[in-house]
Amino acid sequence: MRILLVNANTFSNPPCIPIGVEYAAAALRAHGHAVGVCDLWPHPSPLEELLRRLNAEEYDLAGVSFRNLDTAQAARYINFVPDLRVIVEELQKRGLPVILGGSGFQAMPREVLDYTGAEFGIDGPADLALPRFVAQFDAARGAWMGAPAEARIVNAHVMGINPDFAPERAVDIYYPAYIAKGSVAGFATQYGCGGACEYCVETRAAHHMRNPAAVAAELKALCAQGFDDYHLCDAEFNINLEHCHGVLDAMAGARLPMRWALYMKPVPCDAALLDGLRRTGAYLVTLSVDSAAPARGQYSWDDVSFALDGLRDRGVKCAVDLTVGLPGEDIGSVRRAIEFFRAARPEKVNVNAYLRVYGGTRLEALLRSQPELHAHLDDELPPGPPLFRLFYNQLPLPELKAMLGDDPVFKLEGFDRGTNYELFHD
Ligand code: B12
Repeated sequence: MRILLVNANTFSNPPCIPIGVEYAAAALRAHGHAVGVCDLWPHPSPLEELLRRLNAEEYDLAGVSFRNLDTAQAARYINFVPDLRVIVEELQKRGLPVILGGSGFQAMPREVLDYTGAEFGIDGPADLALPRFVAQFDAARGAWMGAPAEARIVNAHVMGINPDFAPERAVDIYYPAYIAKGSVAGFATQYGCGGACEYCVETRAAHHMRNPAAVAAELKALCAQGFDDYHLCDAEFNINLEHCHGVLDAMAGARLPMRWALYMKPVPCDAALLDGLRRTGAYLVTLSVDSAAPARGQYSWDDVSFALDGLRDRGVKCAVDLTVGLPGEDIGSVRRAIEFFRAARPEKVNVNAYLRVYGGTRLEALLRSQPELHAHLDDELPPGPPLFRLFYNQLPLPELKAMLGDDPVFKLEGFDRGTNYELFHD
């Protein structure tokens, strides 16, 4: 079958190499399909580029990768669903059925499908699910088209991944254009997170780990093309310590000429993980911390110190993404967190007090069951899942600013520019 894969993500703060598209394209090609990739990001007029491709080439099906539903930041809020709808409509005008995928789609699959009018969606990794969908498409198309929306969304989280899949990268996407604008290459060692943070869209995703040898092989091929600067594309690296050790050993064994930045949480963590990071060229960890977590018994401030000190001892920089003001959180635990980091002094602490309320999260469920929390919303809770802007803020900005004072270690997330890897690049 002839399939056009479109990268719909044209957001540039910072630009993101669409690795999900690369994975989807490689998976389809491995099953013998003819795949064209249309990356809209480099084009000043993305729609014109899409039309140009559609006029010049013939396809049977279009897949659109939707990476971000929105920016998730209250102070710089942009919702990308209306732009997606325009792309879907253009594809449909050409008679192409559209299948959506990507992390923005997964954030609220049913609502995005309904709003854009796309025919199908894959909720989860494409590796196995997309080729299976395409294999059945011709035979099942008629029945599928008339099915209700739920039945037109494939649950790929349960289907999982092929852990040994190591897609060829930097074939369809022109990396140098992204790198020139401040992007770095990404790589993933696992999918999902297994966590239960009330505000996060990823808690619905099942956790699947890749084979460390496949990760190292993919990186080796990318490094051989001259790419030496990376960002990890796992929700958090240290979900399973044994897997971390395996990945780090495979990377070290492959002697990769690279450096990388990654997300981690405070636990689990041990000396072997920290040593492995240093050995494999990790230069920056963004540590995700919720100020409410220690009081709720999820980890202790000693655990946070272990990670911070361990990284510092090994010369790995550490920035903290600190989320404060979870529903029901006591102001005392926010104060405790701020005083902790004022003393611990990582490179930076990005403080976020605005939680985007996504449909299907525990935060949405809490708001439905506890109307007294609505006082902290920046708009009315709609009757259905909030596809558009809705933020929960329990700690007013002036109060938070007063608590932080003028200490330069703190930065207000969403108000100041720059992601961690852009700020702490050597
Ligand atoms: C690493 C990361 C970053 C890094 C990226 C570094 C880099 N060079 O790649 C940085 C820090 C730069 C970043 C920035 C942002 N990020 Co970010 N990021 C991630 C993270 C952790 C990994 C993304 C990734 O590449 N995954 C690996 C790839 C392989 O997976 P994937 O893209 O999902 O693709 C798979 C499937 O989705 C599917 N698929 C993909 N495309 C398609 C297409 C079709 C047709 C099909 C069927 C399937 C399919 O198959 C693929 C593989 O099998 C995710 C969370 C997560 N765990 O995914 C958040 C995440 C994607 N980011 C998010 C956000 C909001 C942002 C920002 C907007 C934040 C901000 N305000 O600045 C920016 C956007 C930048 C941009 N230009 O798009 C949100 C998006 C959710 C939402 N609200 O819509 C996420 C989900 C985090 C979260 N939990 O909220 N991010």
